[in-house]
Amino acid sequence: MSGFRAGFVALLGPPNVGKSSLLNAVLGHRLAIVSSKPQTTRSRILGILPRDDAQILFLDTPGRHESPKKLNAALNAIVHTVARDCDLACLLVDRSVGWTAVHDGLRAGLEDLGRSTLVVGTKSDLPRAGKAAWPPDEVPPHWPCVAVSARTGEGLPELLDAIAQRLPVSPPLYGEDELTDRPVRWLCAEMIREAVFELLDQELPYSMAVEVLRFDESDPRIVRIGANLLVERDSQKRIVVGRGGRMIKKIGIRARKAIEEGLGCPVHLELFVKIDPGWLKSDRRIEELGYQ
Ligand SMILES: Nc1nc2c(ncn2[C@@H]2O[C@H](COP(=O)(O)OP(=O)(O)OP(=O)(O)O)[C@@H](O)[C@H]2O)c(=O)[nH]1
Ligand SMILES: [Mg+2]
Repeated sequence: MSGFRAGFVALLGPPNVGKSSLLNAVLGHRLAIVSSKPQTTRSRILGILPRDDAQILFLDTPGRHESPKKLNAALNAIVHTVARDCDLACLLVDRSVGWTAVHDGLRAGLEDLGRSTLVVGTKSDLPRAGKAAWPPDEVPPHWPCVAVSARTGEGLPELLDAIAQRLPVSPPLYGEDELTDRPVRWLCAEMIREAVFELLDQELPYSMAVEVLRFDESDPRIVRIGANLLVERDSQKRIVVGRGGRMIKKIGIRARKAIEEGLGCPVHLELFVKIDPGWLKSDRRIEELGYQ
């Protein structure tokens, strides 16, 4: 296997730039949850892409943002660690928005680290993408730029080639059939969180966490999953439960379908809504919930 390459590639950028969508598009399956709201991703997610010439280990990250809240501090710490530890950084720029102040901060950090970086222009399929300058003037001259669309697949083969040739020569770092380092339980919690993002508006998804309490595969015909939806206040609990329990039922149906698709077998999903007033302010809870 002479010349085989393997290494970690960080997907970095502001919230909503399309990091998780790009991860899912290059993997060809849904690993990371996606929503039209910013700040959807809350942890580092490893997605493994095997090729004939390389094993590309993508690290999806939370959108980098500036706000003093504890959860945000934890999310920014993840971004920092991933940028520090990766072999190659992909700095994502939404072509319909262009370069932002968040990119300035990330560029400075990556230059300080001396990190090899590719700039990836996302959402090239949007008509607005043609309006902003591409490549942006702010990109350092030695950073190559590739324009892609996760929606149409445009530019993805070029991006993957550009990534593979920049990885260190190394044997594969993970087993051939491994897709991620995330446990199935966690993936289920994320599917539930995605259903909440899709069904509930405004701020609620941001103050909600999911905790899978039970994951029972002892019955070969059906997987039984029980999970808590943690909210901060009684008023939020009422919204999540909905009138006559209608909202929680909708969330359950949507999440169950997504989990069944992911696991490839029938699922029985039981959801409970629980008030956990301090979770957003407690380092310990944020860590227990897997967001650190
Ligand atoms: N048209 C179009 N929309 C896209 C594309 N990629 C992502 N989007 C949309 O952009 C929004 C944000 O996508 P995400 O993948 O969740 O973005 P993210 O960078 O992971 O966001 P955070 O996790 O919140 O930081 C979603 O509504 C996606 O459907 C694309 O290539 N084309
Ligand atoms: Mg994301």
